[in-house]
Amino acid sequence: MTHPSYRQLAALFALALSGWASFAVAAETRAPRPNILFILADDHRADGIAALGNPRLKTPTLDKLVGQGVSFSRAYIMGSMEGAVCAPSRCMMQTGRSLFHLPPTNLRKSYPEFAAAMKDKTEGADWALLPRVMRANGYATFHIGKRGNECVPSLDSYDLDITHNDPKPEERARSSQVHADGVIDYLRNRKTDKPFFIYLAPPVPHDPRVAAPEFMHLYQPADVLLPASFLPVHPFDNGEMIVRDEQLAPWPRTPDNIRRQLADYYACITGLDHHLGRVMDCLKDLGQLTNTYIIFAGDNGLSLGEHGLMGKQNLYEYGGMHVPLVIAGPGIQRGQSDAFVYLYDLFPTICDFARAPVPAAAEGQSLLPILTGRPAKQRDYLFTAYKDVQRAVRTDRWKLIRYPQVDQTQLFDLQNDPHELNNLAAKPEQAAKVKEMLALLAKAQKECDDPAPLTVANPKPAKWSPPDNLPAKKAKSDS
Ligand SMILES: [Ca+2]
Repeated sequence: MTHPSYRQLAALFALALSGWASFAVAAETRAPRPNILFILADDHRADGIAALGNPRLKTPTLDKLVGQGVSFSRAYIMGSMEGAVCAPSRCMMQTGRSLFHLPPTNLRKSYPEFAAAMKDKTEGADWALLPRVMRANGYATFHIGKRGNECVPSLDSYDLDITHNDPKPEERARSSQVHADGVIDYLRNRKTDKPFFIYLAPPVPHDPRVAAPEFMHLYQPADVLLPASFLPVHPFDNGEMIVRDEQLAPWPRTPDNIRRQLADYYACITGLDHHLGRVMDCLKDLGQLTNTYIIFAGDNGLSLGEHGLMGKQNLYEYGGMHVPLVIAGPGIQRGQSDAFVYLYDLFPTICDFARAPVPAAAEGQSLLPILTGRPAKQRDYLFTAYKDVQRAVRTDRWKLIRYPQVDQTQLFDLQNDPHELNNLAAKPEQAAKVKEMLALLAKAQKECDDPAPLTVANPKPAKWSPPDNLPAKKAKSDS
C-alpha cells in the first residue's frame, strides 16, 4: 500500500524531479565519495526544533538544516527492554538490528569481548557494526560522545574514539561546546584524503539540564507553555512509575516545576544548536559542506510533564520513543515526510550514502528513496515496546497502547487527538477498532519476534499513588 507520506512527497517532487534525482544519483557515482556527519543528540524530543512547529524554541542551525533537507515527522525507536533507553536505541542504530534481534551479548561490553562472543557468526551476514562497515569501504571514522549507555563495541571500532564519561555538573554547561570543538579540531587537522564518517553524540539536552549562562538567560519559566497533556499524576500504573527519570520532579507534578524544567531543556537545546552552527561553519570554511550528508537525530524522546510523566519509559507520542530526524546533503530534496521510520533505518541509509553494500545483518529500510523522491514501499504501521509492561501500534490515524501487567488499554484517534488526551478504548462504538488494533499489535509482535503476552493471568491493580517516602531526585531544574 502506498503510504500517504510518500504520496505527499511524490505529488510534490516525483514528476518534476525523479528524473533529476536519478541523474543526480548517477552523477554522484562518478564524484568523490561524500562525507557523512551524523549528529545524535541525547533525549532530544521530536518537537525540539523551532522549524518543526515549536516557535518558543530558538534553533537557527537546525531550522536551516530542516529548510535544506527532509525532516521526518514520524521517526521512532522501536523501544527498550531496560530503563536506560539510550542503550538499545544506540545499539539498534549502530548494528541495524531491531529491538528483539539485537546481538545476544551485552552491548556495553568492549569490542574484543563482543567479537569473542560472536566468533561463530559471520561478520556482515550475522552481525555488523556501522563504523567497521564504513572503514571497510574507505571511510575515516570518528566518534565523539558519551560512553555510558552506548553501543560500546561499536564505539571501539571507530578509527578515533573520544568518549567522555558523564560530565561532572560543573562541566555540563560546556558539554555542547567541548563536543563541537572536538569535531572542529578533527576536521581542521585530519591528514587523510579519505572521506569522513563522524558520529557526534553529545550528552545534551539530557539532564541535568545546565547550559552556558547566555543560553539559560534566553528562557524564563513564565514564557514557557505547559504541555497540552500535562497532568499532575499519570492516571494508572504504567509499569515504570518510579524509575530514575520519573524522580526528576516531585509528585504531584506542578505547572511551575514543569515550566522551569522546560525552560532549562530549551536552553540546553539552543546551546547545542549554537555549537552545531560552529561545526557547520567549519565545514563551509573547509569547502566540505556541499559534499557532506548531515543527519540530525535524537536517541529517544522524553516526557516533560505530559500525562504526569518525566521520562522516556513510555510509548506516548510526546514520550519516549518518538525522535527528531532531519537529513540534508547532496541530491536530497527539501520537504517533510510522514513515513513511519525507525532510527535504525539510518544504518542502510548511511551505507547508501557511502555507496557501500548493506550487510545482510542490517534490517532497516534505506531512506534514500524518500530522500530523493523515488517510489518505495513504506511501513503501514509502527510498533513500539517497553519491557514487558507496554506495547503500542499506530497507523496513520489510530494508536493503541496495551499495558498487559495491569490489563489496561488505550485507544487514541491521533488525527483528532494528537496529544492523546481522550482514551476511546472503553467506548462501545470503538469496540471493533480496539479489536482490529489489538490484532495488528499481535501481528507486529510476531513480525518482530517479540514474545511478550498482551494479557497475563493475574494482572496487578492499575490504581497508583505516588510514594510518599521517595524524595524527588535533586535535579538542577528543581530550583
Ligand atoms: Ca538518551
